[in-house]
Amino acid sequence: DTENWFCECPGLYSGKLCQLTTCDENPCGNGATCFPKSSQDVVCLCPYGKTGIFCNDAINITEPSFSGTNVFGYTSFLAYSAIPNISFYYEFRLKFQLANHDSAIRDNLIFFTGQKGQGLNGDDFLVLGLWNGSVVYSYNLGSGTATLISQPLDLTLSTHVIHLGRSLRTGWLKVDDHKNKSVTAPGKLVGLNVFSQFYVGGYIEYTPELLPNGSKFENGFLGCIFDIEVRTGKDHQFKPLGTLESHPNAGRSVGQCEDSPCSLIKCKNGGICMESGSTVYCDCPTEWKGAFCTETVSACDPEHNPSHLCRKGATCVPLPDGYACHCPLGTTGTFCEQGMAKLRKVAFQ
Ligand SMILES: [Ca+2]
Repeated sequence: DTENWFCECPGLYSGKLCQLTTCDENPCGNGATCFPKSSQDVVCLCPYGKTGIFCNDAINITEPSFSGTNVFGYTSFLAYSAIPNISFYYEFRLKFQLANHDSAIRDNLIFFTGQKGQGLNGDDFLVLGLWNGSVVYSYNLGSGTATLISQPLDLTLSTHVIHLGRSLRTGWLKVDDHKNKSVTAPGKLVGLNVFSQFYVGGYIEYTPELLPNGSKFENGFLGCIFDIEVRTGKDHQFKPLGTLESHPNAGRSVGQCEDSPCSLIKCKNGGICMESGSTVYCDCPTEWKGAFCTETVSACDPEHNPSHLCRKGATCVPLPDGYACHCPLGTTGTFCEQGMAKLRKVAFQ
C-alpha cells in the first residue's frame, strides 16, 4: 500500500522523509546560524553585532569576548579582510584576558591567516595561539615553519600584552615583560603569501585537513582579545584591523567583554539561561519548551519523557490525563499495535 510507509526519524528530524528540522522555518534574524536544539526548538548563533534569543538586538562590541566551541560544535570567531602588504614586513600588537579556567590556555587560537598549499602556492600561514600555558607564534613563508614559544604566562595578570613581528625570514615575539625571542624561518623564501581572511578567536570551521601543517589549534579562544593593531612597515602607523571603523566582515557568537546577554533574558518556568558570547538561549526543564520555556511539552511531543507508544502511522492525540492513539486503516488496539484480519471473501446474496 503506497501510503502505509514511514521513516523512523532520528532525534532532531521530523516529516515523512525526515526532511524537516526546526531550522527549516528559521526564526533566527539577521543571518544568524540556526541550530536545531530539539525537534521543536532552535538556538540562534548570532552574527557580529547582534544578540538575543533570535539575534534581533544590537550589541556594541569594543572588546570582543570569545567563548570557544559551544555545545553545538560551533566556534565563536571574527573574520577580517586579508591585511594588505603583509608579505615582507608586519608587526602586531594586541591585548587579551583569559576566561577563568585551565582550558583557556591549553590549545587555543588567537589569530590565523593562511591556506593549505596548492600547486605553486606553498603552505603559507601566520598563526598565534596558546598552548600549554605559553604563547605560540608560528609562520611559514613556503619553505618551512618557524615557531616561537614564550615562557609560561603569569596567570595572576588579568591582561596580557603581545607584540610580535617579522621582517623577511626573521620573526620576533614579546609577551608581557618577558624577554624578546626571535627565530629565522628555514629555507630560502622570504614572502608571506596568504589569501584567506584574517580570523580572530577561532576558525570559521575547524577542519584540520584544510589547515596548513603546524597551524592547528584545536579550540577557539576563551576570553577577550582587544586592541589588535597592525603595521606593515617600520615607519608606518599602527592601525586597527578591518577597513571601516575596525568592523569585521563576519563573526559568530562574539560578545562584549564582561557583558552577559543573559542579564537581558528571563527564562520562565525554571528554565536556565545559557550564553556563549552573544548567543543566548533558555535550557528548559523537561516538561517545558519554547524559546522562553513557556509552552508545555505534551504527552505526544517527541521530547516528552517517556515517549508515547502509538505505533508509526498512528496519530497521537494529547488528552488532559495522557494521550490516545488514532489508528490508521487496518490496525487497532490501544497503541494501534494489532493488525485487523483482512476479509478474505465477501459474499453477496
Ligand atoms: Ca611565500
